[in-house]
Amino acid sequence: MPEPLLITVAPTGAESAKADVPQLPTTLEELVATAVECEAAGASMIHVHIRDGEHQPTLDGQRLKDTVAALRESTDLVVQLSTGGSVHDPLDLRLRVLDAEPDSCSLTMGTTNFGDDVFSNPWPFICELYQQTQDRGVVPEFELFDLGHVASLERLLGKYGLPYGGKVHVDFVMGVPGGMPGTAAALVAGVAALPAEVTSWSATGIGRTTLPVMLASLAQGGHLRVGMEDVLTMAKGVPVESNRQLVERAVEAGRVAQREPMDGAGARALLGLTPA
Ligand code: KMH
Ligand code: ZN
Repeated sequence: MPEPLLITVAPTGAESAKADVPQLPTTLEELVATAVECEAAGASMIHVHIRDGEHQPTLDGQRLKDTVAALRESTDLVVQLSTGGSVHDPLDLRLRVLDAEPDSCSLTMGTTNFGDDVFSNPWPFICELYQQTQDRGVVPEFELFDLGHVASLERLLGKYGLPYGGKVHVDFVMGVPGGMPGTAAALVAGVAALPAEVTSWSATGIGRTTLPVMLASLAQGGHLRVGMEDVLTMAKGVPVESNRQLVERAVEAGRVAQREPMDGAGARALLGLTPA
């Protein structure tokens, strides 16, 4: 039997403006409503960036705690908070995301050019964040924007051992201007280079690379991340109306590959989390 498909939804991100994309979920109510409908459509994990009252990206501690609580109250999704934040967030605030006690957090394995900006992830920050996840019982998802990040992951695991829960889940974030391209060839190279400790991987392609990366991931037995953090059009000139649409498309593509969406219990087992 083909392995069930983990679908992670990344509904908001830190890059798009509400004024440009009014359908982007930026309030807590919109985020929870999105989470509920994406779970019903087949997602089992949510990668969360939050916004403030002016719809700007924030890492406010109380808002993060309220968000985790609200998502747990309304869904069985694995709640993954972004520790990447926006390119403007300082490293100390990014570490404090763990105070909100999510199930999981993103952990990017290196600095990368990010469009015209720099997404900063110096090695000492990576080590500090990783050790805090181990101490606090948070399961990291290792974000790989480049092939060099794969090598850094091997270095990290060699130095500090396995994550909390014992599983190693990574996500290839491809097609960022400055990172690896969103192509099947790049994904094949990345998967081939993964350290032996990796137990599962997913992939997402930014913008127009979303479909090639989705199809390449399914072809290689990987999992999927989709959402308006990563893409805002269904096709050239056709705006995404909701995150649910993107999850539905991932479910459809998965079914073509004979992969049924994983439920929350399956996702928790895959990631080494205790049952909800
Ligand atoms: N917003 C990007 C600068 C993450 O969530 O950990 C970083 C990002 C990765 O989205
Ligand atoms: Zn993110």
